[in-house]
Amino acid sequence: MRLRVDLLPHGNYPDVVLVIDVLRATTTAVTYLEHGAEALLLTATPEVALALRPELPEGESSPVVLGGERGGLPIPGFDFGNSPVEAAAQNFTGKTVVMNTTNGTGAAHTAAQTGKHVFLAALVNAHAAARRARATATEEIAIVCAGTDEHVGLEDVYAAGVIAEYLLAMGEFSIDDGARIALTLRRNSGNPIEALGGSGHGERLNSLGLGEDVRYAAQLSTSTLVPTLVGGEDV
Ligand code: 3SL
Ligand code: MG
Repeated sequence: MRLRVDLLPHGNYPDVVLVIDVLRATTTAVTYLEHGAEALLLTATPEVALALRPELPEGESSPVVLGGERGGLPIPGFDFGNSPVEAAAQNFTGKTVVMNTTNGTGAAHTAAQTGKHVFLAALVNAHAAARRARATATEEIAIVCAGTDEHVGLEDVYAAGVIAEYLLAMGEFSIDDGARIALTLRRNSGNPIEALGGSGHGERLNSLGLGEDVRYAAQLSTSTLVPTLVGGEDV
């Protein structure tokens, strides 16, 4: 079995793909499901997301809610930003959450173009994601880091290293240099809060007053939910 870590999304995935945008899209996706969401729809653009909201009579609560960000801030017209802390404070029972974010949802779309089985992974579901990947893969597990605006994100590579460590404890793999880099980062970094807080995007979120989200995203294996792409834009 091969284990590969792509520091940025490339495409050409023959088997299982774990997409990571630990700050914050995949962490928030897991949190929506933890808090009752029936399904997630990852759209290509904010406009597609806005068009998916049904017209309802005044005062009727919508079964479809929109979450997403640009520049870390909520998208105008959306119901929620891209904050796991905000998501954790809500009950999404009976709701479909439509998500659009700058990098994370796009990375999932890239993976879905070729990947046979695409899952969303973060630190909060790291162990469950590793187990699901190991149980599903027949030839290769690719861990794909979303990064930020086509630049490598330390927080994603760190999370990839955590998942790679779990996987190596589950069986034999031949690993690529991306996996070696992720494992080296994981082994030489401090705890997840230090690693995420010390990343460029972690610092940016802190400067936007979103440090609670960074701390939330640094929780390790607190969820057993693994969002699964089931075709098109659905998760
Ligand atoms: O880029 C993304 O998809 C987002 O997760 C970035 S942010 O953390 O919400 O700013
Ligand atoms: Mg990110």
